[in-house]
Amino acid sequence: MTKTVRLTMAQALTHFLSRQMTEIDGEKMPIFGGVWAIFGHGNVAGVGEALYQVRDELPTFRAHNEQAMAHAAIAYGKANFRRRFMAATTSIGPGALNMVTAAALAHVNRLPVLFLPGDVFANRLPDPVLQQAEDFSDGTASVNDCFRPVSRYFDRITRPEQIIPALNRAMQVLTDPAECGPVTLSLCQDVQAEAYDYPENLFAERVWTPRRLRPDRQELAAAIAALKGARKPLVIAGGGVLYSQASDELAKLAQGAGIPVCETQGGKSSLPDDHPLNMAAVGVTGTSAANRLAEEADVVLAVGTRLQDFTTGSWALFKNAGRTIIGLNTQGFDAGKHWARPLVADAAEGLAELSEALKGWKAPAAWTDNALKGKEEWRAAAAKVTASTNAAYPSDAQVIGAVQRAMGSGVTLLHAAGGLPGELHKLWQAGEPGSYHAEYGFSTMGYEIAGGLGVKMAKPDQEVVVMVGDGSYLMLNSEIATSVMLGLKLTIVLLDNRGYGCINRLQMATGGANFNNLLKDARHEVMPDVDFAAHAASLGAIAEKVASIAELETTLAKAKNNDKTTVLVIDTDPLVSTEAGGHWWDVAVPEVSSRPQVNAARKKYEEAVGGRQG
Ligand SMILES: Cc1ncc(C[n+]2csc(CCOP(=O)(O)OP(=O)(O)O)c2C)c(N)n1
Ligand SMILES: [Mg+2]
Repeated sequence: MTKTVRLTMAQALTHFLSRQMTEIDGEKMPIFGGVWAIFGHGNVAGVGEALYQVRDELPTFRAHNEQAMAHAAIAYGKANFRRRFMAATTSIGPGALNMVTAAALAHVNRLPVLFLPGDVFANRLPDPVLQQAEDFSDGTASVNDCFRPVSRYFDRITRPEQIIPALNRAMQVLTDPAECGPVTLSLCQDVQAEAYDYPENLFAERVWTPRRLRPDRQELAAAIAALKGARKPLVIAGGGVLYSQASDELAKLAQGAGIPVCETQGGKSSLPDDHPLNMAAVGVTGTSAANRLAEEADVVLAVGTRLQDFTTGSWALFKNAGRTIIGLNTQGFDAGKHWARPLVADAAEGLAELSEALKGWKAPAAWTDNALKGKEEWRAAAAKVTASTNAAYPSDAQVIGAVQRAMGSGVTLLHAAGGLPGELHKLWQAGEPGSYHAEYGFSTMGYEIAGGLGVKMAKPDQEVVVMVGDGSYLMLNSEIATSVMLGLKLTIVLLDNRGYGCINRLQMATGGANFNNLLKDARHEVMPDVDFAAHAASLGAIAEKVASIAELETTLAKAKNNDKTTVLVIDTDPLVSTEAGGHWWDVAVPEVSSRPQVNAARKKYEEAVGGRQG
């Protein structure tokens, strides 16, 4: 007879989670780095009690905002190259729904995180409970159904034994490189507290290692033939290169065959910025070096990328009519996008096979030399825009230059929304793989500070530098207090351009009037003058406003010795962005308008759309 142990569903859940392991560099460790929790009536008695029981093996962390704690959990998974991850539990209703945006963020970015929102009573006897939405026609609906389209796997636990297969499936999804994404187990409040005789072997220790899929023979042969026939080959490195930890294999292929490499936001730092064949950023926020090659390329090897519009210039970037795209991706959905020839495989495995098959083959020297020259030209252009200045309102690029000079390439830099992603994609000189952490799949304002906290938990010995705009900061800054409480130091550089600078620029570029983006253009009785340094200090951080680029540089250098979260604020110019590099992006302009500026922008838009191939 199977031995059993009588536990509540929530106890079974937490005991199970605490026994899931992974192995990194030969060292066995828990696969869950911990659980973020904000309790309410929907989880305090059930999940809360169960987390307390395992608090030594599976630490619980308290946050100030559910979305923010989910950001921290997700960033932890990303910084660990998806090899380790975290869970996040909330009460029902508003607490649960506060995590939905974060769930979408993880879904878009293919990042592992386990959401454990509380749900209404399965027995429905006390209905309607506090925070329960009542559906007039569907007794099974709850607000947690909002998680369905933004979860890779969703389940509602309405009986205690259902958690057994649900946990099995959850672990499959969280650890499978192709399926990877958020898992939501919606835990009915009464069921959390219900006991069941669980089989003892459910709680046996398990070690999960990522699957490394090797390519199909036919797909591999087709990819090799395409590459061998290439005159102008180019690799686009996406986040999958990092998650597969395939940087060595990528460098080997690039060097062996003389193929230049460019990087998406998710893939930046696949190769160090100073690798001669790394053309760096590609696409809408790309370098001139990368984009010139992308326009001409006849074979594009797209590795571990979702080919989102910022990468493909809304599919107007690749101008070679006879081009072939090879989609090397662990997920078939991505591998075959836009009629690409799929090469379904783990990035490291696929790149290694290609290197082996291409031994002795080289791209035409003129193509490789042209790439190297383009890189030099780009570096000179980038140096110009990032150089120091005395301007009262420096550009984002000039602030980036100061951060780079003060902090070097050995830090982990994080950003997510506003004008910074484009500028950093172009201009930041990344170091080792994973040292550039962009959330640009969903570009969620408010990811930055909480995300930085998650990265710091994953890499406690690293300097984590967060760059954030005033808009993003005001949207979600609460976890500064948590970083202070947990003794996890972040260095936060806040660029205050007094509004939504990048959207204001986009508004102008599409012919719009300056309206409702910068604070000065928004309806107001009093012009806001937010004292960000005082605000950050009130949360416990060391905070200072600096008056110039030079002061930012010296203060940053000093801040390296600070042992707690430091926020440095600098005023910046909302109107300037880097013109060098870049590519058109499809943002639909109104077909009719009483504004001549809109009509002019529409005309240009139609020309650009007409230039899009296939
Ligand atoms: C949650 C969320 N809401 C809205 C947007 C759209 N959006 C993108 S950038 C931006 C403005 C960001 O302002 P700020 O952080 O000050 O950066 P800036 O544009 O000034 O560089 C907005 C509103 C978004 N990305 N995320
Ligand atoms: Mg701003």
